[in-house]
Amino acid sequence: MDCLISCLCGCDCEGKKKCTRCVNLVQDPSFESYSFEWITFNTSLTDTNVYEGAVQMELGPGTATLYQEVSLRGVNECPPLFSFGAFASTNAAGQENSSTLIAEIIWLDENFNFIGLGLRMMIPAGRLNNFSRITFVSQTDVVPKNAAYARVTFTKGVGFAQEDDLIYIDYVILAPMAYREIVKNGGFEANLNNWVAESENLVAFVSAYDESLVDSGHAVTNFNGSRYQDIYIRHLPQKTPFLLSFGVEGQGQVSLGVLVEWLNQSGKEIGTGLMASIPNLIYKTVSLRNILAGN
Ligand SMILES: [Ca+2]
Ligand SMILES: [Ca+2]
Repeated sequence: MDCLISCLCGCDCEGKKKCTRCVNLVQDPSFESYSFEWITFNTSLTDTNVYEGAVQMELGPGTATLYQEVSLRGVNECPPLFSFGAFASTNAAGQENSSTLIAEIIWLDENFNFIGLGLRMMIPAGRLNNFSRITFVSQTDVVPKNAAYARVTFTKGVGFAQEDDLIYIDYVILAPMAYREIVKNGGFEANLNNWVAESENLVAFVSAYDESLVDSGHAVTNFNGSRYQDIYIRHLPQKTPFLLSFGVEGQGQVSLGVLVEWLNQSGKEIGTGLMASIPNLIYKTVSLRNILAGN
């Protein structure tokens, strides 16, 4: 993952100084070293049923906090990628029991004073469960000039029931990227704005706002069909590598195709950047793909 990220930040950051630390900035990101880099309240390290590697962090029961202050030395006003893996326990009755989880990136100056909020992700109660391993991915704002540290924080609320109210966190990434997100309305928070339906099937994917994977909105369909978005990339240097990332949940035996095509200025297809098929999405399974595509 570090290699993939360092390729992504080959970074001339839109004309600004290059970052010299284009790697994961988080220390002990997968908790494998049992290190003291993480500051914790009501958490413990566990080695059973682990998301990634041999060790993960367990938050709860009840409210819990996990954070780390990460040095931004060598990071020059890039917008870092933020990612982590999460799942939750089920209670004795076998019901989903997860509580709210909030992940935040906070910019601090060299005296650890608050400068601003780089990112806030809210994972609603009930979204995490024990059979889906979800990788959350987002991008922060550009690192402010006077920021010296980033505080990577996870805050857990209280679950529906008191028993087994646990959330598990693993493999946390905060890594500089060369550019900002280029997909518009990628989280479907603004209905289906910027997403175009294939003309023969307008009902393929509609906007919905209940039980979204991240934040409040998502797109859903019961039918065959596709939605797409044309994204302008001529302002990026040639051979820029791209990361494509998304969350998906299937109910029943369904499959999903993903396609990235390169178009010329008049909209004519001139090549395929990526073609993937995710077969048999199983009920309540959520997966996420990180794919590099070069133009
Ligand atoms: Ca781990
Ligand atoms: Ca969303």
